Amino acid sequence: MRIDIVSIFVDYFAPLDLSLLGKARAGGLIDVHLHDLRTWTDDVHRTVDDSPYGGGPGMVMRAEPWWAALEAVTGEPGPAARPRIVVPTPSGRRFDQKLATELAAEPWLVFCCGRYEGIDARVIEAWADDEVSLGDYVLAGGEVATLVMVEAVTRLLPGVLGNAESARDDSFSGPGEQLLEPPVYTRPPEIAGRSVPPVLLSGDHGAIARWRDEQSRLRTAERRPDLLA
Ligand code: 6GU
Repeated sequence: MRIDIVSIFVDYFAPLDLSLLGKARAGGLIDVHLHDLRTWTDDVHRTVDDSPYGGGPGMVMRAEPWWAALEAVTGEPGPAARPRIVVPTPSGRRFDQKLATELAAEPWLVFCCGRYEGIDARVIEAWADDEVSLGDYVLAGGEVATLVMVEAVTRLLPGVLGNAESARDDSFSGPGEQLLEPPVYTRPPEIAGRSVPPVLLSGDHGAIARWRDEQSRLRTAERRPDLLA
């Protein structure tokens, strides 16, 4: 999968070289291209923002650099005729595992990282396929949200996870019921007076599966009753 990211803070994306994402990148499973939006400014100050029409607080990202950036990036010879263009914004639809799965099926994604009060709405109208929010809180810009989405999508790509089953068994990944994962334990069997639930040491695989399912249901009922409703 090819992933292009346009931002005024490309240094935010250093974690793309680490851990699972770093391995996916090094192994060619994702081909990430970072672009500094200021490349497409033409004044000496490389200005990307301006005051909002109609007044109000804050600044708006100018349409011209974004337009030029998107023309350049989408005009590159990529793995598809055109990429799917995603704009992270708190006013978008909620990101979830279903959308991650959908994005993971695309050959080419472009993430447009806004800052300030957002990007001139004409850019969004003309170019965005999806406006996506992580949740009901406000970040300083789209960079961290893009990292979140890139990680969620990348771990779904074939060959990225060591164990082929680990993605399928995740919380939220089932086709029907969405249950939270049960608690997990490893050695030692006791620490600070706290023991591993004895069933996990019993060797009874049926009993272990039933216990895990029950823990998933209890946990989901307590923490995320909305998933059961
Ligand atoms: Cl996608 N962007 C910003 N700036 N803030 C957010 C968000 C996105 N999702 C939740 N808060």
